[in-house]
Amino acid sequence: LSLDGTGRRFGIVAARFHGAVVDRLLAGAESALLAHGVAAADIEVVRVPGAWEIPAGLDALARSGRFSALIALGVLIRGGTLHFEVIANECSRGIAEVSRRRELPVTFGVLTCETMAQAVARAGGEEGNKGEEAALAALEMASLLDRLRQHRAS
Ligand code: RBF
Repeated sequence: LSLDGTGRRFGIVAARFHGAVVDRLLAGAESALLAHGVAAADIEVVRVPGAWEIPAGLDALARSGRFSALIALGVLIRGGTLHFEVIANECSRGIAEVSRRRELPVTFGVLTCETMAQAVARAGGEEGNKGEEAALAALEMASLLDRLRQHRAS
């Protein structure tokens, strides 16, 4: 298992909704990338309004062809209505679709929580930082795919 990000480019799409918590996910993701050799100039962060818009942001980055992997960051808190399910389902489905269609690893750092306290706990609190975990998964998938491509070529 290699997490070496040296020379690789990563794109991050981060929602502005519940922005204070998303910013903690983003800080966790960026520091994980930097800690594994990714240059700051090789991390591109794109902001979108909310989780609903994350797939469109990812698709725009993916189409550029410049990235080894992409990372999706957002926070959904269940309210009293069906919006939560609708947005969460469409967001996750859209993220998977971009990954398949563009043949690019896209890792999932979107919190879907009942309460704000649960979200804060998973954004650098007692349950870790899911943004950092998504970045580590992106690093792993980027080197895995590189390695498998080299095997095929040789
Ligand atoms: N976006 C989020 O990222 N997290 C949320 O918890 C969230 N809750 C929403 C609740 C309602 C009732 C609505 C209408 C939107 C919500 N959004 C949320 C925003 C959504 O992802 C999108 O940005 C907007 O609907 C504009 O397309």
